[in-house]
Amino acid sequence: MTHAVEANADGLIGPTHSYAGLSPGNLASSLNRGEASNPRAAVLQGLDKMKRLADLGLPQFVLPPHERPDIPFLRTLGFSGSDAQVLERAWKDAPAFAAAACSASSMWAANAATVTPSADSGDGCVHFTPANLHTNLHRSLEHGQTRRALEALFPAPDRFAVHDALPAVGHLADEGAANHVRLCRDHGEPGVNLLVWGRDAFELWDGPYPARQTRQASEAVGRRHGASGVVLAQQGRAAIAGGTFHNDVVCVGALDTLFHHELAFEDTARTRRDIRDAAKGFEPIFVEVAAADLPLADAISSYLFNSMLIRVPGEDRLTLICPVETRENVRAHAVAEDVASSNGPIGRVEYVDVRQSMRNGGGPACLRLRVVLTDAELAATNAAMRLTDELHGALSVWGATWYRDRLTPADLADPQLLVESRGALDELTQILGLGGGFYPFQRG
Ligand code: SUG
Repeated sequence: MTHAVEANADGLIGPTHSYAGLSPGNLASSLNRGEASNPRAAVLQGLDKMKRLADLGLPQFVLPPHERPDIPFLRTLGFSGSDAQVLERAWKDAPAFAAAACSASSMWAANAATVTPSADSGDGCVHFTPANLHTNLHRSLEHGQTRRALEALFPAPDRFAVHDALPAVGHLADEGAANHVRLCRDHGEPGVNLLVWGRDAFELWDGPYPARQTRQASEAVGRRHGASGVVLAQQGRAAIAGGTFHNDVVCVGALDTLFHHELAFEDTARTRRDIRDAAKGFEPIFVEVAAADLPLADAISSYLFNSMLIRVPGEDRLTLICPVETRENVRAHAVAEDVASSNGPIGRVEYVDVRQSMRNGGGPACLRLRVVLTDAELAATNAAMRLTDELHGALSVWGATWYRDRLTPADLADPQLLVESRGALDELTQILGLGGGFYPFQRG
């Protein structure tokens, strides 16, 4: 067996982090619409979460934020003049588009791409498909720069295949790894790739909130990656109606364990049977939380399942890294403590503070993209993007220097914010050794 580890690449939170209420069906985003954010606290919280994982012994990488406001996007809509004029005119004539162009949503790296490790891909490469994020305007702007970032982090084309996003049409709406769980006996062995979809591309969707992933998009990603062990499962309709905009809001899995809410899947018995049938050389363990113990609304507000489920090197049982909001919800806390004190596969629960991201519906699991890498693949990654104590220190100083500690959605129209954001990103490319043309504004 080839030795492999699970690495995380987290989206570094950008200087325009704000609460603009851009995601219908994401209850936290709607609830906090119009509130003032604290981008400086946000980036530091994200960095501290990354360091926590690195300190636990998991390889940790940084994905740079995207250039926002996205002036090139606004120019495609016909706004012209200097960059400051483009911003001003867009806010005046098309504020919804201007707001979308300012979102720091690339921080949620679980939506950056779907990843198939080399143990499961037909050709021995690690495959990445950036998600087209077609459902939400602000997120549909991400995939081009995401591809660039993934190519910078995984630069060896003989080992890493970074694809284009699927065509950006509703039939192929794709939200990436937030709807993918990989189960296996050991990271380096072939696994089960559970791909969870919300609607069929050709059905008339009549839910109160969008179903962001189509079955056909999931199928296409699995097919183009040559993925083995694919299991397609339908997301629970009641879960979507209750505000589960991604499967990772109600489900997380690692190694042989799937931890999920009772309502996560439309047909739980069938999903389990299909997973068992696809599992080679291991018996999957299902840890289900009943709605009677944790109503869906509490699961969503506490984000118990939007946790990172990891195996700390040297430990047998798994550790669940939850947001502090889980500890503050009486029922979710009781479930978490029960799970850890039972004799099951999860032995420990820890809590992290990512409150700034949580207020936009992004928990610890949303902020990271998991990538299983063999030792040789890990050695082929871009070391300048790996979080060390030094890089954590440098990025903390950088964030504290450049980022504001208060930003209202109205402040997004401030042309000075554009100047500050570009200054920050320019310096970031130097810190991460990304070269001068990484961002559109650097290419002129
Ligand atoms: O796509 N929020 C993100 C949160 C993504 C969470 N990711 C995972 N569950 N994997 C979204 O809904 C809100 C932005 C705003 O309203 O300003 C936002 O895009």
